[in-house]
Amino acid sequence: MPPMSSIPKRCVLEVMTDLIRSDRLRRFAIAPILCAIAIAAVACASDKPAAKAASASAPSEIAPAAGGQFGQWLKGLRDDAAKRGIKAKTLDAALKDVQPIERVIELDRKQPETTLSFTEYVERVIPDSRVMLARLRLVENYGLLEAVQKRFGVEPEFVVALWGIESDFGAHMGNFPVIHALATLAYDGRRSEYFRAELLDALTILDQGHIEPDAMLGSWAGAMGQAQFMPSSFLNYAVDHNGDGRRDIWGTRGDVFASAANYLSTIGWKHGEGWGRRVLVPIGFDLEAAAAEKKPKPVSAWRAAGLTDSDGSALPRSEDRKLATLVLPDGVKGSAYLAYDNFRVILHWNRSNYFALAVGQLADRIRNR
Ligand SMILES: [Ca+2]
Repeated sequence: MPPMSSIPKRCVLEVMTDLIRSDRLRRFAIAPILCAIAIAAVACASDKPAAKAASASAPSEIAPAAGGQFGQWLKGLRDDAAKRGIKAKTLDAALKDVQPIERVIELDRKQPETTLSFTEYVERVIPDSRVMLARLRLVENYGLLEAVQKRFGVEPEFVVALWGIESDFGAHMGNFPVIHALATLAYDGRRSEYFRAELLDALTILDQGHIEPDAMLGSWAGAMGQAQFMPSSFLNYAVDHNGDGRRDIWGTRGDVFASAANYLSTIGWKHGEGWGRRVLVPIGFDLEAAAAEKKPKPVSAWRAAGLTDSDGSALPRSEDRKLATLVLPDGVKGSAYLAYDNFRVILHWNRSNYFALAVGQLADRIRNR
């Protein structure tokens, strides 16, 4: 594997975003980043970024014809979509060239061979360069982020942190045509039911006129736009912040920020409560037993048990009433964190402790905390 520095960052981030998204779908905890880097290295060494390799218009990248079977399956899907009230005109435009994409199947089949430690993950997902860019993006968009904060009660640094980790601030949304990618996965059979439902939701989004089929781009697994929402999340949480009648999470920053904030707010975000903090534990403390205890305890109880802030100072009394669980991303030998309610809200977005801790840490670093 080539050293990290020799791999174009853009490609690594593109694939990492896809894999992080796949974690959400598979409901497991650790992003297979080494695998991602290997994929990125192969994709980029040939100057053919993984996400771009799947252009549905490039015949060489299309899977061998699925023959009449795919056509028949597509007809059944079209009938279902029509029963949902999706207009024939929308279906004609969205489904006219649809074919299975071989690259999507390859990416779906990839099993991680190894995983990164949390420390390694953080070095890759929130390098100093991303923190710097996040601060710049926050300043550039402050008016908009403040308006979104007023509307949804989510602080700008958390919206920017999610935006940065999900799509590198909109620079890498994935270049797969979402309808084609979802049709591939829905037809494939491994997780058909889930992806068929997402595909029908994606067709509903097109039918509502939020985006044109050609511009509906996303990851290989169908996560769309700058917020990397699956179509079902789009229908539940996407917001038309600028009032032009379209919920545009691809190209309108206000819509992107408001959609992310609306997601967190709907799940139960608590303004001003933070996400948690890194802690030190006293010698002899039974970390394993404490982490296994799933019921949150007040911060005051953790202080009484001897935990301190990461610099050794006492845990702040202002946080005494917050309920916290102990999170050990690298097990008992790694760093320890107290996670508050908002941490669990981020986990709803992506069920990965690595992801949620990275979002929290990036938000803290944006604010110099
Ligand atoms: Ca809009």
